[in-house]
Amino acid sequence: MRYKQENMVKVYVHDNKSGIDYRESHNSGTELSLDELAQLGVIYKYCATEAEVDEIAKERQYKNRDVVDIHQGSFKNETDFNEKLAMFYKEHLHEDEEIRYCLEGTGYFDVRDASTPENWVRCRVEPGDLLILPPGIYHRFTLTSSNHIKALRLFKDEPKWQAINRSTQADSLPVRKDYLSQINQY
Ligand code: KMT
Ligand code: NI
Repeated sequence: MRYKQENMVKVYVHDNKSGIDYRESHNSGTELSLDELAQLGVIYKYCATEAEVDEIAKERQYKNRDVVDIHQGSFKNETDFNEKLAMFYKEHLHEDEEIRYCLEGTGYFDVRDASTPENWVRCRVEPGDLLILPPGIYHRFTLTSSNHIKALRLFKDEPKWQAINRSTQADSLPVRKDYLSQINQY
């Protein structure tokens, strides 16, 4: 049995420095607690086993799942790999929750803090870390410099799964407005 305290996801404000590979840590030095993360509507859980993930899936009625294994070797060539990473790193939202459970490797989930909209809050996930991003939150994903993650993606029966890139149109979607009103930023 591993202990939550030792395996707690690392959460901090991104330094917003451009010109440095986005797989670097970009740690501004300002850390957030899990409570502060929860104020953005993002739920973190450490699940020592997949059985614990199954419990959450059951509670939330997630019936389907798949595994993504993202590393250079899973792509035809470097261009395809880089294109995929660029796609994951585009700021977007979904009309449904995004649940991810890290099985192997590491990754960064960046979420926007609506109270300081220029800020990204970066969550560095490791094996055992599960994140639930609420519908309507702007976010993006990337690998760390170790260039590998294997993650479980949970889906409901009819997932509203398209990524909707940030735009004024996306800003005016009901799901975005609902999200902002839930976190009292409306
Ligand atoms: C997403 O929606 O950005 C992803 O699914 C990223 C890959 S999950 C590690
Ligand atoms: Ni997403």
